[in-house]
Amino acid sequence: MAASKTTRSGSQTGAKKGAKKSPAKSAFTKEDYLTWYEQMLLMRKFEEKAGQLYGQQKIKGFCHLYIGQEAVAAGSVSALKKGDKYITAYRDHAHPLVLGSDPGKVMAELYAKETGLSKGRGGSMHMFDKENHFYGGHGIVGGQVPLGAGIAFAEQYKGTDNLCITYLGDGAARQGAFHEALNLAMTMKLPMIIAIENNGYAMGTSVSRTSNVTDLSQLGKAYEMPSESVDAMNVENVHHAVVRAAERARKGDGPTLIEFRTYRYKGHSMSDPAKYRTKEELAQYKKLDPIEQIRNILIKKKVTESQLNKIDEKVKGIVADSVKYAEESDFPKAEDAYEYVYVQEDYPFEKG
Ligand SMILES: Cc1ncc(C[n+]2csc(CCOP(=O)(O)OP(=O)(O)O)c2C)c(N)n1
Ligand SMILES: [Mg+2]
Repeated sequence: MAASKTTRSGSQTGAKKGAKKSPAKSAFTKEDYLTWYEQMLLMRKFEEKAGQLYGQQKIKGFCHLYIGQEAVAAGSVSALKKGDKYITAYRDHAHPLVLGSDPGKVMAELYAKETGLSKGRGGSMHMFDKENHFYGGHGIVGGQVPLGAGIAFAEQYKGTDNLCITYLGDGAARQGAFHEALNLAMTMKLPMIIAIENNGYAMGTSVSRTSNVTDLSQLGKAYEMPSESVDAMNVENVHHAVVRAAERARKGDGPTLIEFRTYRYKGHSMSDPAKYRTKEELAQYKKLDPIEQIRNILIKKKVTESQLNKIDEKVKGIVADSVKYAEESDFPKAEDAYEYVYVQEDYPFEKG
């Protein structure tokens, strides 16, 4: 069936309708905005470069870009504390970058090099960085949601005050595993934030084509889970919503579902020309660009163009260094193909 152009506005007009905005008075300092600006710019520039390198076949396999959604990762990391855990799906290059993973290792993973974040065994969809509390990178749509509940349970069991934020897409919210995990998380009051990154589409299928329920915050209601929708083109809104959810989780009140209304500028993956949406729809979201919003705030706060350009140059340098590192790294050796498959060293099937 040829894809017809179904804009997401059939279900919800833009990111803003029905979604909470931040309080009128900003509680953030110039430094907070500068941090967000640099983080989001790094995610954007890193992935623009990854897209180019994919075109040159330096990066192979699947590659799903996060461009447009940066405020979700930046705003949630700023709202959480060290020790909190993160897990997401395959659109997973940006989260480790903002969590502090070495950009060189993220790029090397895209190149499938031994020095990559997952030692070159995972590639684009399977970033993993235990040190920075990033638990992947998962290719099975919705599969990470029960895993996120399990991570949250481990924290509850050990009696820590850490939580697990579990990101998923609007398409994943239609999976059975998502609903089972929500039920369990709410029944057990797990310290969990269920973060739906509603970018309007699951591959080429708009939200309104997958269910009658297009306000995804409603999905929590079936489990009496506190839930809200947030305009997530704006990093401040994301931050505030995650702070509210984190307070609840740390008090022992259990999980919160947040629908982050966002948008991906690129196709589903590198092989998607995105013909199922209109140019006008894309242009409308680009006007709300999360990085531009923060750049404008910084200019109002008297940060000069030359200061901002310095940040741009710094980020470009980090991205260039990451490519050099990936280029100069070696591929894993063929004889090491069975390395890192099992944790248990004497596992009987380890050597095939
Ligand atoms: C269980 C399962 N079914 C189908 C697929 C194929 N698939 C990969 S991505 C995707 C769309 C998911 O969309 P969404 O959850 O909205 O995430 P987004 O790509 O928008 O970030 C599908 C159907 C899969 N990987 N796993
Ligand atoms: Mg989606």
